[in-house]
Amino acid sequence: MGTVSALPFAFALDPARVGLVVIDMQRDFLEPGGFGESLGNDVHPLQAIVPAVAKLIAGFRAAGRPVIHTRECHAPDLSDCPPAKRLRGPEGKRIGDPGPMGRILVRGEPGADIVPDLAPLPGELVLDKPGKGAFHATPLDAELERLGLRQLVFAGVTTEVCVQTTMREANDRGYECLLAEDATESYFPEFKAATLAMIRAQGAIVGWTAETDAILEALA
Ligand code: C5J
Repeated sequence: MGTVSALPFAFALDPARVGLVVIDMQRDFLEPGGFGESLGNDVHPLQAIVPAVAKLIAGFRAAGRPVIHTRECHAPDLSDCPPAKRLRGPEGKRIGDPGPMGRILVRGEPGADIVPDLAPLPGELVLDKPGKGAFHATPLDAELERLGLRQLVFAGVTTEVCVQTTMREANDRGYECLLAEDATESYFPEFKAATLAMIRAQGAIVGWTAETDAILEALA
């Protein structure tokens, strides 16, 4: 066991049962012209966490632990995108509409790709998800079971949407969840701060938070 200096209290990390889940580090969220910007957001704060996420990924790979990547995206016929989701945002810039990186948030389009600096290695699990949470309509739970994981470290974007939703889903399924504070970001700094506080409130009601370096120290 390694001990991670975390909040609200130390996290006992089991190097044999822990995996890393990197949420939606896609061009559509991080680059101009994608889904994130189409909703009126400044994407630059999200780009700033790429080095921390890369460091976390490198640490897990070096320790021989699984790295799982997710991508929020939809089938080209949008059959997995309910109108309640499709009809958000300005007309002409919605999911499935053409943009500078191809059709917005559609599987196989350049915008749905993970940013090159964080590209998955062959053999790493890459899950396409139609929802905000990574368990909905995906084989994630079965894959975690297959890999023998009981603890999940989370990184990625955005903190209060896909990351938090997935952490809550994982927590409900009995996984111990630890969010890397400097390897996650929101378009809204106040939402990130609130999410970190919510997660660790009430004695780690959803999980723990810690800095990347503290997590990697315990993993090593
Ligand atoms: C959003 C995500 N924010 N990956 N998706 O729509 O958090």
